[in-house]
Amino acid sequence: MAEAIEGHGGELALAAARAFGVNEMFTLSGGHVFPLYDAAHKIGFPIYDVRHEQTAVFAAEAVAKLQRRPGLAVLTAGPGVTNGISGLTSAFFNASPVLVLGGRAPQFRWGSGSLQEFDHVPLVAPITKYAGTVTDTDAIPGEVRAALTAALTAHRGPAFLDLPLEIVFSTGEAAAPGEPAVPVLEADPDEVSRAATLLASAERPVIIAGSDVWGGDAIAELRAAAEALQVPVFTNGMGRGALPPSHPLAFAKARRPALNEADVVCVIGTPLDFRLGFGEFGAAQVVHIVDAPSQRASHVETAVSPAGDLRRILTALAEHSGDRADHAEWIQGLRTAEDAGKARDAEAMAAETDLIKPARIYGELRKVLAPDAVTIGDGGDFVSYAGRYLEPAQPGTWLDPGPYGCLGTGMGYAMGARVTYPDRQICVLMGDGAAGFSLMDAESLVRQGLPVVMVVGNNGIWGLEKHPMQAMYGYDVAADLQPGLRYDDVVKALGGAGETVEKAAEIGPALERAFAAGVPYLVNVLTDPGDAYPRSSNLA
Ligand SMILES: Cc1ncc(C[n+]2csc(CCOP(=O)(O)OP(=O)(O)O)c2C)c(N)n1
Ligand SMILES: [Mg+2]
Repeated sequence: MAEAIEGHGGELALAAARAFGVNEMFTLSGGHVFPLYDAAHKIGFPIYDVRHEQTAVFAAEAVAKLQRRPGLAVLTAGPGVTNGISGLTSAFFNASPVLVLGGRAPQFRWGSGSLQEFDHVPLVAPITKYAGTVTDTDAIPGEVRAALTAALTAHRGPAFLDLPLEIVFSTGEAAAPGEPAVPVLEADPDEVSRAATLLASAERPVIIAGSDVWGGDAIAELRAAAEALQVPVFTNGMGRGALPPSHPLAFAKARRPALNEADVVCVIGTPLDFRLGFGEFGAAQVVHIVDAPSQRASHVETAVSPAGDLRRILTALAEHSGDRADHAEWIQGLRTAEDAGKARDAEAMAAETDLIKPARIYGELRKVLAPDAVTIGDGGDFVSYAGRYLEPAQPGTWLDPGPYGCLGTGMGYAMGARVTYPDRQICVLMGDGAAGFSLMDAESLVRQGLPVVMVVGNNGIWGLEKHPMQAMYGYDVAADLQPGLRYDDVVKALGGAGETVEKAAEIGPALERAFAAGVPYLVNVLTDPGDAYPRSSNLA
């Protein structure tokens, strides 16, 4: 071998992952994966450890989402891997390039009943782009490379490999990892040109841009296309902030009139799922631009659905040279609706009520958040309000759980965000119910010197379940939590800091203290349990 790497399985795996820009691992200890720790330890490669494996996978996912490069979680055999399943599934729904390296009971006595012996691969195959067991130490780097290439190939997503005990502890040799080579898919140019013509000639076009625009590094191209064709832009997921809120084509509040009146709706880089009314936009023609053919909607009749590299598609839209209709009046009308919506929001965010309304918390938060702050939503109604009232000033600063809707992302996403941005504000917005899933990992943040601010909207209930159940049945069960519970004391007991706030006027000063603290700090805001986020059901 001309250029070769040698070492134990952990060293070979880490060398291959580092070639793809992996800069840290998130993990919870287990003997099956010691060689991966040994490899990291020897070269000073950062290891962040947690109190529950789902936090490790969520942290890796946050790194993948924010940095658009692979995030790595190392999970021990059996229960370590199964505890990571919700994180893997979230990464699958979010197209996040996460690599999970799992330990695995020894191959040579498989079936004899080793500790934590379990075949993970069939379990994770449906929620990964690549899943396998490495059966030869020399094959580890090649397998890691194949897994990461699959994870980074649009449509992106997680990959999984498990390494049997004797394979990862043995020494091997392999070719040195070369530069990553990720295939780029070219969309059908005819379909792209039909999409451009539809948008340009529409009377009342709308663009909705989602996470894959960010994940595909196509934010600048989106903006160029919107400006060239003069089309109003709405966003969701990681697409939020793609256009700065002050941009003449950036809209958030006028979604209803926009979608009711549009004649062409162009959805880019996000599925036509419940968040978008399943793609039913009245009489409008639907253009669905996706990053891979697998992402085309099968439940909606689209006018055209170009599938391929989003940067190239959006560049082609920007360069469209055909006739175009004048959209000025349409944009002006939406701007009026947008301004009215903003005025209503401003009023809600200033609400001076005895029992604090969640809207007021966001009114206060907006005053202290820097434009590059990363905000993370983990909860029910409290996070729906966050989506409504927080306007990310730039892309790549808003983390929500995505369409899988998994509670418990909070501390993991916070850890990944803090590791990504040592100097930015990192703020987790948690329902009190959601807090229960991951709050123990505030300890991991404290111990490893990773300060974040947690704001709990503490209504004492599983609000997003209690209110709908009341509406449906006239009663509710399994929807109450302890009112006024001191989640701040939990974080204090874990070595961090915090306080409880009961009056609206106290929110602002508490947030100031939290961001200045330099340790994990929980602001526990007691909110009105009678307040319900206005929504139609998400269930059907
Ligand atoms: C892992 C998981 N379990 C359960 C649910 C169902 N669920 C969605 S929202 C919600 C209530 C969240 O309550 P809380 O975090 O207190 O926020 P609130 O709605 O009260 O503001 C529940 C239980 C879920 N989405 N994910
Ligand atoms: Mg709640």
